[in-house]
Amino acid sequence: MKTLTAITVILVLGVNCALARGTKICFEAESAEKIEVPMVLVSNEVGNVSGAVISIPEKAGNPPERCEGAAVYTIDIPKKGAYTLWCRVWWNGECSNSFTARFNDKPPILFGEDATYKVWHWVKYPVSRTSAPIALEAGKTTFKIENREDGIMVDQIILSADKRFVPVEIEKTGVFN
Ligand SMILES: [Ca+2]
Ligand SMILES: [Ca+2]
Repeated sequence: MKTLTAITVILVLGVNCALARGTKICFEAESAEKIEVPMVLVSNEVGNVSGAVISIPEKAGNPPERCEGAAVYTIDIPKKGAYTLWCRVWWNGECSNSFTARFNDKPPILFGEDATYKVWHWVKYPVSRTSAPIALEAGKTTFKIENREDGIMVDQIILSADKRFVPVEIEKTGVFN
């Protein structure tokens, strides 16, 4: 019986090793390969930001009147895993505190809607640990930030397979395992 338990433990550990456990990918929002108006790159944003930011300026328009305005990224996911999406954002107010996030052909994610305004802060999805994280395969993933509300800015983006990780202020960019 003990032998059987030991074998089971080895098998479980073996399976888990193939998955991302502590992988983190951090990149700049302004590194998008495509930025579509009214989303714009702002390189002269003053204050506590890393390099430049992307922005949908206040009154630029949002759905349903204006549906365009996206930033598109290709992310190389090093390991298959369950990821949390973190974004370092600036919200102007309650009508300016969200965007739509999209991975490949998965259903769109409503990102944000928290009540921290006019200060740079990190927001995550899923909000709760009990919600399903984002299941991503290893390899190239298309990620999009789409216009949902104007009056928003995004500085940095992190995908983390480590559920305990919490970003603080500006984070170092790169891929960490
Ligand atoms: Ca809102
Ligand atoms: Ca940035």
